[in-house]
Order: sequence, then structure tokens, then C-alpha cells
Amino acid sequence: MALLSFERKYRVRGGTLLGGDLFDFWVGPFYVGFFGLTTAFFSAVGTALILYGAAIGPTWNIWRISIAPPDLSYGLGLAPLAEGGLWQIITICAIGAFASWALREVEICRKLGIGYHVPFAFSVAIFAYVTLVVIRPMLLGAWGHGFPYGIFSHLDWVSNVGYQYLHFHYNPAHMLAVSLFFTTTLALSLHGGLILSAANPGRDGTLENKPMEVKTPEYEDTFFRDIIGYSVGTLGIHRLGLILALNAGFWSAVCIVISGPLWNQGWPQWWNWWLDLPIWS
Ligand code: 07D
Ligand code: 07D
Ligand code: U10
Repeated sequence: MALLSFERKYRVRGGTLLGGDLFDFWVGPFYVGFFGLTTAFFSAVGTALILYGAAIGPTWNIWRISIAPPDLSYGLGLAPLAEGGLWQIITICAIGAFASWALREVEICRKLGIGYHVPFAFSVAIFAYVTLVVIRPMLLGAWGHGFPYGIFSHLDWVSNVGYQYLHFHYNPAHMLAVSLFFTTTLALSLHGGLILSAANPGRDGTLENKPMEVKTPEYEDTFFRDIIGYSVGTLGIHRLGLILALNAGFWSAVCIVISGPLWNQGWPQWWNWWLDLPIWS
């Protein structure tokens, strides 16, 4: 079914979580819904506050604009706007916008009668962000442990926090997260490569040089059986890809939330448990 005729069939009322029929309409290609309005609201307020923060700040250089969280001395209290209060309100707007976006995805899934896999996956990214700016700062007792909102300044934060634990690569959950990110790109490149090789197998190499036929999943399975002895299957690779990617985000959240709340020495020292095993003595 062509996209436009499918949209005519699909663009009917229903499936909303909140607001009933009131916001159940589209603007151009975008489904609106109650959560579309809340997304627009939180994004507009958050962006306006970032612009205001830039206006009262020292630079309009896009790389260097930065909205910093409050000083550690404010603890978990509220700070004046120019001293981290903006960061606090922007954080609320960001969480409001991300959560609204996820719920708008849920409403669209309900309308289409498909599973909630995509909003679930986005929720893992939101969880990583909330871990950085809410959960870990609360466990450490100060909003000042959140990262600043700026392109270069957030990189400075990552580097500084990394060196605060001497060598962040020795964080075992960071190792797991990094390996999962690498595995995710490996899996996507294998999958993208395999699908294109079967869907667009090229020309037959004869004088006529005719395009060859699209190959079936049996060919895809056989390629991996021949090369590594096993094929995870055409549905399986999507399950695997999702599980790898979600775990990359999840273990990232774990690696930062344990840095400080659970372990406050350098990460290399954590490995002393190995040297301390009783079997060596
Ligand atoms: C391609 C989808 C499109 C999204 C894009 C991002 C903004 C920010 C705001 C001027 C894959 C849009 C950007 C809306 C503009 C202001 C105030 C997604 C795609 C194109 N980072 N990070 C980037 C964010 C954190 C780290 C780039 C966000 C943590 C490192 C972009 C968050 C840590 C590097 C960016 C966030 C961290 C980057 C490209 C939130 C650990 C880079 C992102 C909300 C996770 C890279 C200059 C990208 C870079 C980079 C955005 C959080 C580390 C500016 C929105 C604190 C080491 N980050 N980041 O392609 O070039 O994502 O930086 O948590 O090297 Mg970051
Ligand atoms: C938080 C983004 C959430 C985004 C959301 C959506 C918009 C809308 C609109 C485009 C989690 C935002 C949307 C704004 C945009 C439009 C229209 C994703 C988030 C909700 N590290 N490290 C990680 C590596 C080192 C350090 C994670 C590698 C050094 C610290 C990942 C290397 C030191 C932290 C990772 C490396 C160090 C991390 C990041 C290599 C520094 C974290 C991914 C090869 C000296 C962070 C939860 C992530 C973390 C993190 C990878 C090196 C420090 C596993 C590959 C040794 C302090 N590092 N790292 O989390 O775990 O994404 O955050 O050297 O805090 Mg690291
Ligand atoms: C996949 C796939 C697959 C496909 C696919 C894909 C995965 C096999 C079949 C998809 C993949 C791709 C297309 C590849 C490329 C994608 C990426 C690399 C990922 C990254 C994506 C991007 C960088 C693009 C990001 C773009 C976005 C998010 C769009 C931006 C949208 C907007 C700005 C509008 C958002 C809509 C909202 C908020 C809801 C509706 C609102 C409006 C329409 C605006 C109007 C507003 C109102 C009516 C409300 C009024 C405002 C209010 C109340 C607030 C006012 C407040 C004030 C204070 C002013 O597997 O299959 O193919 O394709």
C-alpha cells in the first residue's frame, strides 16, 4: 500500500493515553496528541532559557556557550537563576520534553497496533541522561555533580570526571558499556552489509550484464553458516541488535552511577581485589 493511502487509512481517532480526541490530529507529517503539545512546550521553554543563559553569559560562540549547574555548596537546594537555577529549570524542561516524546511514541504505537519497542529503547537513553543529572547528583548530595549544558563544556566535564577516578578505562562497567557500543556497530555493519548484498546482489557478469535476482533469507542464513557455522536468523539479528544497543546505554548509566556513590578511589585501585584474593597468600 502506498504511503499516502496507508496514512488515510491509519489517520483515524483513538489510541491516545491522555486528552481523548482533543489533541488527536496531525500538523503536516507530525502527529500532535497531548504529548506533542507538552514536547513543544518543554522544548520551547528549555531552548528559550538556554538562549537567555547565553545572553547573560560571556560568549555567543556556539562551541563555548555553557549553562553550568549550581556550585556544590548549594547541595540539593535551589540556586538563583544566574548561578545554576537556569540549569535546574532547563533540566526539568529536558526531562519533560524527553518523557513527552517517549509517550508520544507510545501513542503512535497504540494507533498503529505495534509493540512498544521503540519508546522502550528511547527510555533507556532517557535513563542514562537522568542518571547523569538527577540520580548521581542526588546520591552525591549536590546538583553541582550534573554536567554543564554546552558543547565543549560537557566534554570538559567528561574528561575531568574521568581523571577524578585516575583512569576511567579501568571502570569495569565502562569496559562493558564500551564493548557493547563496539559490538552494536559491528552487528549493524554486518546486518546492513548482508541485507544490501542480498537485496542488491549486482550484475550477473555475462555479456548481457543483467541485474541478478534479489536473494531469499536462505542465502543470508547460509552466508553466516558457511563463514562462522551459525546464523542467528532474520528476526534474531534485530532482537540481538536491540539487546546490544539497550545494554550499551544501560551499562553506561551503571558505570557513571557507581563512580562516586559506590567507589571513590581511582578505578585502577578497584582491581586490587584480584591481588587480594586469598589464593595468592
Ligand atoms: C546523531 C542524533 C542527532 C542528535 C544530535 C545532538 C544538541 C545540543 C545544545 C548548544 C548521536 C543534538 C545536540 C541538541 C545543542 C546546546 C546547549 C545522536 C544523533 C546531533 N550529549 N558527547 C556530542 C549531547 C553527554 C560526549 C555531540 C546531548 C554526556 C563526547 C552533541 C546529551 C557524556 C562527545 C552531543 C549529551 C557525553 C559528545 C554529538 C544529553 C556521555 C563527542 C552527539 C542530553 C554520554 C561529540 C562536541 C551525537 C562531540 C558529542 C549532545 C550527553 C560525551 C553536541 C544532547 C554528558 C565524548 N554530544 N555527552 O551525535 O562532537 O549523538 O562533542 O545527555 O565527541 Mg554529548
Ligand atoms: C546520556 C544521551 C541521552 C540523550 C537523550 C536525548 C535531544 C534532542 C533534537 C536533534 C548515554 C537527547 C535529545 C537533546 C535533540 C534534535 C532535533 C547517552 C546519553 C535522552 N569512553 N566516560 C561513557 C568511551 C573515556 C567517562 C559512555 C569510549 C576516558 C565519563 C560510553 C572511550 C575518560 C563518562 C563511553 C572512552 C572517560 C563516560 C557514554 C575510549 C575521560 C560518562 C555513552 C575509546 C578522560 C559516560 C552515562 C553514554 C556515561 C561515559 C565510551 C574514554 C570518562 C560507554 C569508547 C578514559 C566520566 N564513555 N571515558 O552513556 O557512562 O550514552 O554516561 O577511549 O559519564 Mg567514557
Ligand atoms: C528506521 C527503520 C526503518 C525505516 C526508517 C527508520 C530506524 C527498516 C522503513 C528511521 C531512520 C532514519 C530516517 C534514518 C536517519 C535517522 C537518524 C540518523 C536518527 C537521528 C534523527 C535526526 C537527527 C532527525 C531529528 C528530527 C526530529 C526529532 C524532528 C524535529 C521535529 C520537530 C521540531 C517537530 C516535533 C513535533 C512535535 C513536538 C509534536 C507536534 C507539534 C508540532 C507539529 C508543532 C506545532 C506546535 C503546536 C501545535 C503546539 C503549540 C506550542 C505550544 C503549546 C508551546 C508554546 C510555548 C511557548 C512558551 C511559545 O528501522 O525500517 O524505514 O525510516
